[in-house]
Amino acid sequence: MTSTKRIFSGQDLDLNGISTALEETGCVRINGLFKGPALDQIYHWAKTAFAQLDQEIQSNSLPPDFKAYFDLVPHMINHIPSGRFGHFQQSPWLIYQLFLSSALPEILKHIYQGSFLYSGLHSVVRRQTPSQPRWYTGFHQDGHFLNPDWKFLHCWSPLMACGIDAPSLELIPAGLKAIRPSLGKPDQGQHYYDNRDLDLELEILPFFPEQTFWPQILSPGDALFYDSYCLHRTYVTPTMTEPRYNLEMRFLPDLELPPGIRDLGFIRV
Ligand SMILES: O=C(O)CCC(=O)C(=O)O
Ligand SMILES: [Fe+2]
Repeated sequence: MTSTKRIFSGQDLDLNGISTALEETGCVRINGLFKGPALDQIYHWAKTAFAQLDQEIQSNSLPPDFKAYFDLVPHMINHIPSGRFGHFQQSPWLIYQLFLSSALPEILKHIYQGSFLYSGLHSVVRRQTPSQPRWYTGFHQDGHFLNPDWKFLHCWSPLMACGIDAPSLELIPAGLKAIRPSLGKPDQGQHYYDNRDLDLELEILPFFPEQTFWPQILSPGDALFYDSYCLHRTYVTPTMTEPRYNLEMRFLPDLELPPGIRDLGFIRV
């Protein structure tokens, strides 16, 4: 564990501090990165979009291709990918536009020392609700379900206050530089996280005791950044009652992506 400063301000950008902290600890927090009325509008839209999704699931009226997608990846039921925003009367560019209007391109150009890739494929809104604890995630490294050869950077930002009444995120700022090898254990459940996270949690806890966790109490527009190797999980306490809505975006260095992947919605910035 390092004592590197990890909390920054979106107003008074310390670009060198952010890059150094990310390199050393694998995660940083930037307060007030996203702001303005757009954020609140997205929050209200996200609530209506998830309400529509719930209703369509309940009445079995999801469009067949959307249903097939959730059948394939059941844990994605608490996400709405940008590519599906049109189904909820929203532009698929909503998150990308918020990204462009923020200081994020400038921060990332500094981190990557030049151009980088924005992944449209991974830009989503997510809901975590205490009424559906099965979608909480235990400690994991995102590298396990992303291409392990590429170091992604993830931006996670709540659309509402979270960490007290609503679930948030907690991170372990250990500066890990690799994903833990898959141990090839037999599956323990149908859900992706049944098989990865809980297992991993038991294995990592002896190495990372609770004092090393970095739980987050966040305001709308605060942003967490973490790389593919950073251990993190849903932060949840027994007294939480409210659903949390948040935005997610992922970035890559300016790689030469293989054909087939290249066309999946990566934008060079
Ligand atoms: O939002 C959550 O509760 C978990 C988020 C997470 O693991 C991720 O976005 O990588
Ligand atoms: Fe994750």
